Amino acid sequence: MNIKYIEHIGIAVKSIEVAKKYYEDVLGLYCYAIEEVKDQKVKTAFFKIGDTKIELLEPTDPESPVAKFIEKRGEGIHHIAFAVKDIESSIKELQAKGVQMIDQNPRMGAEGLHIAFIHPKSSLGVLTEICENKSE
Ligand code: CMX
Repeated sequence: MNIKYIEHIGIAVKSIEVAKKYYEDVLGLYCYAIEEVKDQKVKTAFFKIGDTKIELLEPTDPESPVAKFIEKRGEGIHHIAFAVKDIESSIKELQAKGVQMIDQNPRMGAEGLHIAFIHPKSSLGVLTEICENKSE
């Protein structure tokens, strides 16, 4: 598998409106996009640092994975996402290595990325996303 860089770090928050103030006013970062990802039942806010982004995740539904995460563990780091060269072959490679994939096929994530999650039980407790920007 060809991991190119850390695409983003996903951080679960109760409110983007509240959390955004910390990232902007305290850390001096700029929120360049807010987008709802209906499929994942989240609203996202993005900040860029070099090649990597911080992705704030606010649940839009009490049954969403992020809502369940906050209920169990509180706000905090939710997942890490690696940009890969070819997501379809990366999924096949991971499956062949016995890794438990949440997504057997890529689906559409924020910013038009093709994404797939590895189950945290297969990645030492760290929910891991692989993603590909097909226009790169
Ligand atoms: N990081 C690490 N472990 C996590 C986790 C996370 N983010 N979320 C859940 N877990 C752990 C739980 O702590 C629990 O562990 P234990 O069994 O030891 O208690 C286990 O996974 C099962 O958790 P659960 O609360 O019962 O939740 P589910 O099994 O229903 O779902 C998961 C867990 C990871 C399969 C689900 O959250 C999922 O499909 N995630 C991928 C999609 C996603 O997170 N989307 C939001 C981001 C979207 C985006 O970035 O665009």
